[in-house]
Amino acid sequence: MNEAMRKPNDFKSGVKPIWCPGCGDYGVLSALTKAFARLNCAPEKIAVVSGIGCAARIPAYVNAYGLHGLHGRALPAAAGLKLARPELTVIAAGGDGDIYSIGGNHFIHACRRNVDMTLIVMDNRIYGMTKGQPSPTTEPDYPTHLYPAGTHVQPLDGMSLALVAGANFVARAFTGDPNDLAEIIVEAIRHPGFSVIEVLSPCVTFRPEEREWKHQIARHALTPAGSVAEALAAVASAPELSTGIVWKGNRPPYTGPGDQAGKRVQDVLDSFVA
Ligand SMILES: Cc1ncc(C[n+]2csc(CCOP(=O)(O)OP(=O)(O)O)c2C)c(N)n1
Ligand code: SF4
Ligand SMILES: [Mg+2]
Repeated sequence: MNEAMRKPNDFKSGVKPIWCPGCGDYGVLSALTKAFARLNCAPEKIAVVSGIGCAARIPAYVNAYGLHGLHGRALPAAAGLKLARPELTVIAAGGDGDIYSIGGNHFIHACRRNVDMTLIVMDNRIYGMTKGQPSPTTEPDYPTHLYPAGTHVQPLDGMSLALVAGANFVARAFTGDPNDLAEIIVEAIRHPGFSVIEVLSPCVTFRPEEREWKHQIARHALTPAGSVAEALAAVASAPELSTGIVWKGNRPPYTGPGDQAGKRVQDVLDSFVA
């Protein structure tokens, strides 16, 4: 294929998404394919890795290598892939439950380890696939069938957690602005190290009121801060539905244990055989 000719459609797999009509995840798919086209990536040099959930279906819809793996385990699989095949552009993707709840420990350590890959968290503040249970980002007073009076539990702030744990690029975007989102994905992929993009992505079936987000988004309210402390302050003081890039760090990416560590592992293995 003529590389100059790559278009967003070249990155669609042809598998028809089974998301509900109006689901925010369609906009994320559209932005992701736009971003790949702008970067002019070869599909065979991209891998999209996910866990389980509505959001986590996304690898099936992208023309690239993909892994639709275990609930909560997208990040360790993606990190292993990137360390083994550093020439690939690796995207991990999932929902607020997949990444912040069952995968929460992996999220913290992926930020800390800083492998060069990009995470897209499609945050709809609910478990969509399993029909509407509260997630770590659900508001404390939001009524669900499991908690009719709300959970009364403080929501998890994924952006701040990413900053504190060491992510090298942190942004929030809205699926209803696919051009902005595509631009942020391009920047995140280009930025060395672990990039986190939290995407506000309405679940129109179990959180129909999230359709109103398109009128409530504070577009570009977040801008790159000069330090992690300033970035944390910006996230805390910005309107709740703010979008923009808040942090671009300069930590060197983790590329693996190096030859010496590999040799030590081999020595241990050899000692069992001897
Ligand atoms: C080990 C394990 N525990 C629980 C489940 C059930 N389960 C599937 S998807 C999901 C939550 C999905 O929520 P989220 O990640 O927010 O994705 P969404 O469907 O909202 O896009 C759960 C609890 C599972 N598949 N595997
Ligand atoms: S249940 Fe919600 S998150 Fe899942 S496909 Fe439908 S609208 Fe999207
Ligand atoms: Mg969800």
